[in-house]
Formats: sequence, structure tokens, C-alpha cells
Amino acid sequence: MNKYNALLNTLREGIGASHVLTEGNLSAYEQDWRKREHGKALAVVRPASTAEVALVVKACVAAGVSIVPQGGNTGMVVGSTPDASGTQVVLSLQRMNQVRKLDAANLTITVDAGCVLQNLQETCEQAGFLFPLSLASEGSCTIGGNLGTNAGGTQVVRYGNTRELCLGLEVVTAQGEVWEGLTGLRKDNTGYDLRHLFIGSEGTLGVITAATMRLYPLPASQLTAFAAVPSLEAAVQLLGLAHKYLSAGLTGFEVMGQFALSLVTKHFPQMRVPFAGEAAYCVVLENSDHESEDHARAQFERLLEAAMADGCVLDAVVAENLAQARALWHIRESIPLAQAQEGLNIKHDISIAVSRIPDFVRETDAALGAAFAGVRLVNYGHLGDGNLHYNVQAPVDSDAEAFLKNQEKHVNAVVYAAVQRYGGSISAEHGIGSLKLGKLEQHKSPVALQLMRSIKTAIDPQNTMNPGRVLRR
Ligand code: FAD
Ligand code: S2G
Ligand code: ZN
Repeated sequence: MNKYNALLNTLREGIGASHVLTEGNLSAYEQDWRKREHGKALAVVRPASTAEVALVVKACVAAGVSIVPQGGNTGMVVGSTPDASGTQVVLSLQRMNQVRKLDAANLTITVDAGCVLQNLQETCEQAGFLFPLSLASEGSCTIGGNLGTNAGGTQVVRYGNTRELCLGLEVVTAQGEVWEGLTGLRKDNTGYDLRHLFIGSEGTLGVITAATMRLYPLPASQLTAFAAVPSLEAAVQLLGLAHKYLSAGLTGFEVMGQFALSLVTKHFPQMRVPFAGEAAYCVVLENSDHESEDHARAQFERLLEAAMADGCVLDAVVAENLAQARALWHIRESIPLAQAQEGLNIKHDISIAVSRIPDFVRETDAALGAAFAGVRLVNYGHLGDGNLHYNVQAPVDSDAEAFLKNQEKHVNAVVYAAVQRYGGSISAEHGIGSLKLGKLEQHKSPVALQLMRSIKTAIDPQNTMNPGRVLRR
């Protein structure tokens, strides 16, 4: 019996044959969300507990078979699906999706890694707390994946990335040992802070099986405004005024280019987009207030009056109720979906100092327009924290697949060279995965790369965990 069949038998005995999937359509686990790659797994295994995860890892290590940890499989950089070899085990955390403990006095919640983000948000809200991580994929992505990618989303401007929200982890190591680090302590200076090694490691150092996350009190009100602005400079100016007038109340600040919004109106015609086609950019911003809705509304009015007097806002609406607020945010969150409907596209998830973003966009728009006739620029994202989704759609009526295949590396070269000149990052929140493999060599110093390789070799010497992601071996 070859080593693979022996491993499958061990896994079936260990976690139950019905949770070791080898037959049928496994595309949901084998194809990435962007439909860029469709791998082939030796098996998709779905352990129900940390002990079962440890059993799976130990069995794979013994068999010399590598593992791809997977949460909701919504990642953007082809990091959670198997390669085409048919020799990797996809370890899905789907069945480990329970809330373990909410500690109100400590303002923490401990959850299984496979807990879906939206379920966690709702559990916290029902208990009177806010878990302030929000992404358009929250209906499917998991806390384990959010930690694996150090996800950002629309509230980073106030609460930071997933990293800042995590106080402790439980991890099954690349040797199948369990590191119990679910302390929930805000202070603990006892050696290296191991949690920060695993956060953002994209499944290449170990399997996160649970996490203790920070909670915040629910604000008295969360008001949303949608503003038309004449330029990206004006959007940056509005951001400065929002910090001044709203201070810690500013919990979301997203910019949307006119073409990005036109894709939403094209693919979701039922959606009413305020100021559609009237301004170069729109901004959706949120004011969370612990006093009262009236206080929040008055603050917004003062801000928007000042912004209109400064000329950086042409027009604006403030949601009257939760339904209207959700509808405005739904416009922003529909942009990646509209892009997917428009066709395969080239994504750049970049971060640059907010002050330099207008010049970067002006210069790079011109460079792309000159080099690639007819390309369409879908520019939108988390301006509040300097993270743009500076995406490129193929020319109208062209073969998007061919464009991607033939032009992506050239388009990337233009954009990433500009990002480098502007002192930015080529991956603000989505990570490296396999899609950007090899890009680190051009954008990280040899010292940084050597340190990363030393960590990977020390923690996963057998390269069991998600090989071919983040670092080339
Ligand atoms: P997966 O895609 O399953 O995995 C992602 C990575 O984490 C892989 O490398 C995987 O190996 C690793 N991983 C997964 N689970 C574990 C675990 N338990 N232990 C160790 N490693 C693990 N991302 C943002 O940051 N901000 C956004 O605003 C945002 N918006 C999005 C909008 C849409 C419509 C979509 C489709 C995606 C968006 N994303 C965004 C990308 C994606 O949702 C995030 O990267 C998310 O954190 C991935 O979570 P997941 O559970 O789907 O992880
Ligand atoms: C978002 C999704 C990815 C993209 O919606 O904020 O992270 O560029 C993005 O479409
Ligand atoms: Zn994003």
C-alpha cells in the first residue's frame, strides 16, 4: 500500500471516514474565490477538535505529506487551496466553529478558528458588545483565516487589523503539538510574543485552532454618510476634517472611484447609488458615538458643513436609519463582486502614506494608460488607513483571461515600481499566498528575508505547512 493510502486510512480511523473527503466535487475547497487556480487535493479533511487537528498534522508529518489550512476560502492570493499535484491535504476548520467563552468583565471572547466572522459579530452584538472586524467576505470568512491573513477591512482606521484585535491563540504546530496561548491578558512580557509569529503567517507556520479576541462596548449609535467629492485630494482633505471633527468616533472611511461605482450600477442595477456618475469619487464614512444618535448627527452636520465650505465635499447624504446605512455600505461592499462579474481582473492591494496617495494615483493612472491602451482602472478601498484596491480591468470587449495571462506581470511591474517609489507596501491586507510568491525578493531587504526564512526553517523544518506560500523555499 503506498504512503498516501496508508495516510488516508489513518485519517479515516482518526477523525471518521465521513470527514475525509476524496471523492465527488471538491471545487469549493480546491478552487480559490477569484477562480484563478483549481488545485487537486489528496483529501479534504474536516477535524472537529484541536486534538483531531493535532492527529491530522502528526499523521501528515509521519507520511511526509504537506497541509493547506483552510477557513472560508475567500482569500485573494491563492493561499488556501491545494496545488495541482494531488498530494496535499486541505485541512478545513469548518467544523470547529463554536464560541468557547465570552468574558464580559475582561472584554474578551474566545472562539474556534472556524467560527465565521459574521456569526462572531452577531454573537457579540447580542451580548451588547462590538467585535470591530468587518470585511465584505464576513459571511464566509473565518477567524482563523482572518488571523492567517491578518485581515484589515473597513474599520481598521479606528480598531486596527485583526492582529491588534487578538490577545491569544491556540495553535497546532507543524509537529502536531498544541501551543495553548489563549491567555486573554493585555500584558504579558514573558519571552517572545509567539502569537504575532502566527498572525499573518498564512498557514505556513502552524494551524490556528482558537483565538481570544478583544471586545468593545457597543456604541450608542453608528451613523453613516455618503459624500460626493471632486478628487482624491478632496477625499484626503475630507479624511483630515473627519479626524478633526469625529476623532475616535471615525470608524470607517472608504473611497470609491466613479468607474468602480459604475460597475456596481451595471451589475446590480437594483442598487441606488447616490451621486452616480456625478463626481470623480465618493466616500462612505461612519461615525460611532457613545453619547447619543443626536450627538452623532450633530457632529456629522458640523463636519459636512465645514467640508462643503472647504469645497472638498460637493454633496452628501446621512443615513436616517440602519436600513439606509446598510444600503450605503452594501454599495461599497459590492464593488469586488461587481468586479468579479465584469471578469477576471488584476488586483493591487497596496498601502501608501495617505498624503501621497493622490500623486501616486495620478502618476500611475497616466503610466498604465500610456502602456496599456483601453485598460479600465477600478480604484477604491480603505483610504482611512492608506490601503487602496488599485485594480485593473481588461479593456472593454477584450479577452479578460488573455489579458490577465499576457499582461498581469507587466501591469504589476508598473504599479509595484510606483509603490516602491512611494515607499508603500505591495500587500496591505491580503497577504502573499502563491499569487505574489517571489515578489518579496524585490520588496524586502535580504536581512528581512533571511530572518523570515530562519523562522520558517526553525518552526516548520519539514515544510509541512502550506509550502509554496509566502516564501519560496
Ligand atoms: P482562507 O481563504 O481559507 O485562508 C486564507 C489564508 O489563511 C490561507 O493562507 C490559509 O492557509 C490561512 N488559514 C486559514 N485558516 C487558518 C488557520 N485556522 N490557521 C492558520 N492559517 C489559516 N481581506 C481583507 O483583509 N480586507 C478586506 O476588506 C477584504 N475584503 C474581501 C471582500 C471579498 C468579497 C472577498 C471575497 C475577500 C475579501 N478579503 C478581504 C479577503 C479574505 O476575505 C480575507 O483574507 C480573509 O481573512 C480570509 O479568511 P478565510 O477564512 O476565507 O481564509
Ligand atoms: C475589499 C476585496 C478585494 C478586491 O473589498 O476591501 O479587500 O480588491 C477588498 O476586490
Ligand atoms: Zn480590502
